[in-house]
Parts: sequence; structure tokens; C-alpha cells
Amino acid sequence: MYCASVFSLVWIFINGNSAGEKTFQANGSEGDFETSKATCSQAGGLLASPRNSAENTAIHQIVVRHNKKAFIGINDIQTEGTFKYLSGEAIRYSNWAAGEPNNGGGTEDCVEIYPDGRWNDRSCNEKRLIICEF
Ligand code: GMH
Ligand code: CA
Repeated sequence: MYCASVFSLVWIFINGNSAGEKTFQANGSEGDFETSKATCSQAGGLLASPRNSAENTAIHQIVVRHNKKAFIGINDIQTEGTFKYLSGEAIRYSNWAAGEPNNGGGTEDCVEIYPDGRWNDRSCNEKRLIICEF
């Protein structure tokens, strides 16, 4: 257990996926928004939900490492145009790509993070890399 903890800390340090109190992890699997949420929840975590630029950078690095866009734990399912965390709390930090969110096709209520770290609102039915926070 001690060795595993030390290994984990070294791994996190080398891979730079830790920000403040949180650790972000992906294993390469993909899912739509509901599957991504459920997968992280079953693992005892939460779908990665960046609350500041340090956390966004940590998630961004995982997206680059896997070369796959990922959903984050933010959506405007309840009220169009009002983006909230999974807890229902309205977001204060954001990192939208230029021109986003645009609710393309009128059906974009989830948020993906691009390989440049910027955000795009996107259909919750797309399949994306699952990144969890613990
Ligand atoms: C439209 C255009 C693109 C934009 C996409 C994206 C889809 O196709 O406005 O420039 O990248 O929407 O917002 O989620
Ligand atoms: Ca969009």
C-alpha cells in the first residue's frame, strides 16, 4: 500500500495531472455524457470538472496524451445558456473556444474540452474520452 501510494504520487508528478487537491485520471475508455458520469461515479470519483485554469491545464494534458476530446462535468441541460456543474452550481470559471458556446443545431447541452484546452458545447450523445477526478 505504501509503495502504491509513493508510485501514485511519482506518477502524478511526472504526468502532471494533479491540480491542488484533485487528481485526474483516464484509462483510455470512451463514453457519452451519461456513461462518462456513471463510469466516474462507479469508480468513486466525479467526471472531471475544471474550476480554475490549473485544473483545466491538468485535464488538458490528459486530452493531449490520449489525443481524444473529453466531456467535462458541466452542462446546460436544465436551462439553455446557463452552464452548471454536476452539483447544480453555476460555473464561474470558463475556457470557451472562440464563438462557443453556440448550441449548434439547438442540441448542444454538454461541454467537451479540445486538445488546445478550450471548451466547446456539444451533443451529450457523442462519445468522448472519460476523465475522472478524485
Ligand atoms: C458550427 C460552427 C463551427 C463550430 C461548431 C461547433 C459544434 O459547426 O460554428 O465553427 O466549431 O459549430 O460549435 O459544437
Ligand atoms: Ca458548439
